[in-house]
Amino acid sequence: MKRFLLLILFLTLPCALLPGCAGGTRQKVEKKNIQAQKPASAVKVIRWKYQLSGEYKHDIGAYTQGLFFYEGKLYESAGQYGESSLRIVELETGKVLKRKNFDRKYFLEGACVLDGLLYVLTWKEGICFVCDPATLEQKAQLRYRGEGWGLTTDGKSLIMSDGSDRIRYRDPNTFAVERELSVRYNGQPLEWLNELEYFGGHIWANVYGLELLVCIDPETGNVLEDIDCRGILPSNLKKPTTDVFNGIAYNPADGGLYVTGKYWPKLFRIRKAK
Ligand SMILES: [Ca+2]
Repeated sequence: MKRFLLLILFLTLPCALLPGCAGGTRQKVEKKNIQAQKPASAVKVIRWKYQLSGEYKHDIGAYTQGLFFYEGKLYESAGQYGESSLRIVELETGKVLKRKNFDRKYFLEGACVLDGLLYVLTWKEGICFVCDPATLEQKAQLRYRGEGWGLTTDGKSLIMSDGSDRIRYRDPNTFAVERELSVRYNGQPLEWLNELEYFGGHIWANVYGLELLVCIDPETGNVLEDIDCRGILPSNLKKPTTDVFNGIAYNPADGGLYVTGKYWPKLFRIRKAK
């Protein structure tokens, strides 16, 4: 967002304030930047609405950061310093079947399972915990630079967001960056990418602060379609503590897409609708 504002500021600055700016060169600079905003490969995003196909209880004490299904069970990672935990949740009742609390110096973020290991990020601590998905006990730690937000997997790599428009593919053994994807929405960088879910050959993402799911082409970074989820949590269920929409989990057992939010009392099963 800041980058976009800076670009606007740059394009609207008087010519005299721009270094080396005189007549014809200014035209070239502006043209170059305009072209950069709309690459030839830009695709128009297809907009969908949502239709509810299920509704479940969700722990209002969970500041949802990661959500996924593994071997038929729903897993959730919850953030905030002093509240961070990993959970295995009974979908039908919302009951927490198993819970592992983390030290108050850690703020847990996104999580996923790859090759029988549960990976969970931290926000600013630069640590990815590697845990046993059955016991939730820690087995190892991996280190990285920068912030950790969302995490998912395509079955080969870990796929991670950091709140920017960048998604990075990482080696699950070393956490080294294998590939970086710049995500674009109608040709514009899309920042604030948050919780992630890979399914059907695409990366789905929450966008922090918006009730919107975006579907990203992992080859080009272009958003292909989105689902407008505005109003999914009825206003009578919102409290002062109710936070943003976050958490996407695809359940291969029923083909369902499950979504929730931070400190939300509900988890919803949805499908795309016109
Ligand atoms: Ca997820």
